[in-house]
Amino acid sequence: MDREKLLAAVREQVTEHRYQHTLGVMETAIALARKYGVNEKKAETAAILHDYCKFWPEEKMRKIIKRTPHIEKDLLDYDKELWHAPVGAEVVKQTLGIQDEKILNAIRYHTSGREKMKKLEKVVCLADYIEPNRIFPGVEEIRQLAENDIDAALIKAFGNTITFLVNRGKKVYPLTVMARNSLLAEQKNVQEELK
Ligand code: DGI
Ligand code: FE
Ligand code: FE
Repeated sequence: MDREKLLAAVREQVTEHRYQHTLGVMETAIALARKYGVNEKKAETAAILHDYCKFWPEEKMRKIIKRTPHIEKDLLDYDKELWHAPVGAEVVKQTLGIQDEKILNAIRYHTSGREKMKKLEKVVCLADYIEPNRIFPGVEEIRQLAENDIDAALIKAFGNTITFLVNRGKKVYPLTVMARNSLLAEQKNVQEELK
């Protein structure tokens, strides 16, 4: 599907504010894809669709999580903010016919992250964090890191999210901790290869 059709589909699902966020993620994801050698068209599609289910009612999302075999059921024990990502991947597959597993995984893991993230997943996850409309504390530092080290930027982003959750006495979804640990291990390997 072309960009305009996908954007029109998203526009029906989300608020105007969220739609503007989506446009920001799209532009940022394309720029990051170009910089880091990732398929720009796939980055564009995943970015446009990443928050497709952001405003779906809790009950509707819960049903989809329960009836979709490959969605981890433990997600239901964690913050509802995490649900729209795997649910969104499932819904765009079923309703918009998006079949590319790389694109679907970039949507699926855009909030939580996961161990051994693929480049496309990193691009969409980071674009979501640093798109121009984002204003939260620490975002400028992550934008700087994103200029030449996507892993360092993501480590900082996940670190900030984990700290934010811990400071509010909230649970952290294990995939987020695993994503950060895995990126730290990748960084260490790169440093050792350079020795
Ligand atoms: O959908 P967006 O608002 O664009 O951004 P997102 O999909 O990254 O959602 C982030 C929200 O999810 C953020 O407010 C923190 C919340 N959240 C709750 N538990 C977790 C979590 N985020 C991560 N990465 N890990 C968690 O365990
Ligand atoms: Fe999201
Ligand atoms: Fe988003």
